[in-house]
Amino acid sequence: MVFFHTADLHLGAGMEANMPQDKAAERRLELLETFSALVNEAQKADASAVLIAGDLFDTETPAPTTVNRVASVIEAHPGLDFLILAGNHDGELPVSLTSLANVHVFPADRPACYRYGEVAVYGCGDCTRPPDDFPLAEGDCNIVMLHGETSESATQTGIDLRAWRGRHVDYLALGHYHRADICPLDSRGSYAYAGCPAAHGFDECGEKGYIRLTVENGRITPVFVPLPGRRMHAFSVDVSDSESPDLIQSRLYEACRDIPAQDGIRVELKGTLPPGASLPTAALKKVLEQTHWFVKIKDSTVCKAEADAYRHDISLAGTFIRLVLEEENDPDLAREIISLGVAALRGEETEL
Ligand SMILES: [Mn+2]
Repeated sequence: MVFFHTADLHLGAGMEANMPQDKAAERRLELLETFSALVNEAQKADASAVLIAGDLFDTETPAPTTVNRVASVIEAHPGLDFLILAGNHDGELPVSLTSLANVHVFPADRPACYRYGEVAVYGCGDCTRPPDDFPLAEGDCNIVMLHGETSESATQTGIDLRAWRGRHVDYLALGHYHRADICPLDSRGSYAYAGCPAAHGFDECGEKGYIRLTVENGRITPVFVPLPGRRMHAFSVDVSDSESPDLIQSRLYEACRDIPAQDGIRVELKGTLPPGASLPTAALKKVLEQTHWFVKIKDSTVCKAEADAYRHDISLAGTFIRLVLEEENDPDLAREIISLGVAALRGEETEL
């Protein structure tokens, strides 16, 4: 018997804070298609049910187009059950979804159970409900779906792992954290976050997918399965001592060479550059945008002429450089101002 564990799809999420409007709109459609792809995989694997451990939608009132797409995917797979838990982002799930014959939503305040032969799938919208409230039988293969953060102590808001140990749990199917993680719970069971099946931004880098649960002889084997699609990459590149923009560009190219064209990239440029050096981040971004889906470049370089070096320099140039370094937060602008200012103080002609 097979089950698919997913969570934190956040369908319909506004991602405009992470990317431009057109990319965010494209990504929203892609997230819906990821859900469809996951369900197709479940159908192919002859899964009994897709377990959605919370945050199917990003808001309490998802757009009708988003809900309709989800409903049409679920309707197209009548042989597959969808066991849904509301997360902290979901409100009451739309009736057009909950009224479907193969959709089962767990109550918000008390545990419920759905059976598939020897497998009992429990769930409760309130993740702080104690294990005593769940009638887990030792002879069953027990899955418990919850949405929240785990802890090793009793908390007001989270899942107390200590309380769940030795309670005949075979698998805690969790949602809330967006990174997939499978961990042992006790000598019998494990607990896992499925993570989000597709990234919403640069805080969700790396492989994304779902957890496939195979039940054999009453034992559950969870395996993380990555889904194909766009990924996000965030890293830094040290551009210290790059004398020219060409050199910076080639270092950037080198760092991005193996990243697929369909992926998003956020690069932070680090290191020290001399006061006169130019770092044309806008131009570099444009170049990278020709080869990759979405690019963000952050300039975190520091000016080589650190304020310290000019602490005892009482010349006009020293005072000027010190002032600019103290007042200007944008390192590229600081370098440009210093470069122009020092040239002006020397009486050189400058081109603006
Ligand atoms: Mn979430």
